Amino acid sequence: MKGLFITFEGTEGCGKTTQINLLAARLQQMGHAVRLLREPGGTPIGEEIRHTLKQSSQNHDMTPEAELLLMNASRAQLVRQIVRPALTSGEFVLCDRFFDSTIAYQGYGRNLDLHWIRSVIDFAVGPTRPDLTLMLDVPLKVSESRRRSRLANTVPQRDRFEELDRSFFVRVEEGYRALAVAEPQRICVIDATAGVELVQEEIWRAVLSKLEQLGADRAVPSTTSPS
Ligand code: Z5A
Repeated sequence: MKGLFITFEGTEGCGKTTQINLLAARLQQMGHAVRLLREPGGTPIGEEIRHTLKQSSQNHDMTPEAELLLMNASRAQLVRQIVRPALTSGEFVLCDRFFDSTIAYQGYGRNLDLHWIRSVIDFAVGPTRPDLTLMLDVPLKVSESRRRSRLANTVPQRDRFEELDRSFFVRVEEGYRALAVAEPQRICVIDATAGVELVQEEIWRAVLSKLEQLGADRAVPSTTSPS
């Protein structure tokens, strides 16, 4: 039995981490094997790359090209070390960001050539593609205010991406919109401005619908909520 590969996408603060954890818990309570991953990162090598990309005190001069390749080095490792074996053994693989982030951030945000980006992604992932991508949609204002309130409640840590200006994030948003229009079969846009439980219910419906569509070789969970 093949597993199911689900990725979560959206602008920062849209609620990906909150929702991916809820979905993982729900599936685990039903007895399913779940692999919870994030990008960049998810393997020891990928986590070192993540540090270089985000927190390292040496990363101020990183070029957009180096950023693109590092994101995809982390991804190439994750796909081969974890994603493929987990899918082969029938697990639900849930990943917080995947290649759509590269198109939105390095393509639209950094203005790198989309043709080159797609070639790099193809090399990094080969035939491994998400079955379903949940794109959590919130206006930039909501994303900014959620990030601010989270910052107020956690110990601040330097993050190179947080230092980018607002116009960058406007372009990222535009990139996500274009992706959703281009790939409606794979990408399900979720209105993530609602409360956490409502968003989770919409996600759950999207997962069930994808499983029904894919048919009998996938692990279909019962439609009733776990007790
Ligand atoms: N990046 C890239 O450029 N290219 C790539 O190929 C890849 C990534 C793979 C990773 O950052 C950075 O790497 C990211 C893109 C880039 N950069 N930026 N900027 P990360 O992993 O550290 O963070 P993130 O992915 O951007 O997500 P996040 O900021 O951690 O946010 P989130 O996971 O989407 O949201 P959250 O933590 O679940 O929620 C944020 C807050 O909102 C929190 O206080 C929640 O309690 C609250 N929340 C959540 N849901 C709700 C609802 N429904 N209502 C009200 N409040 C809510």
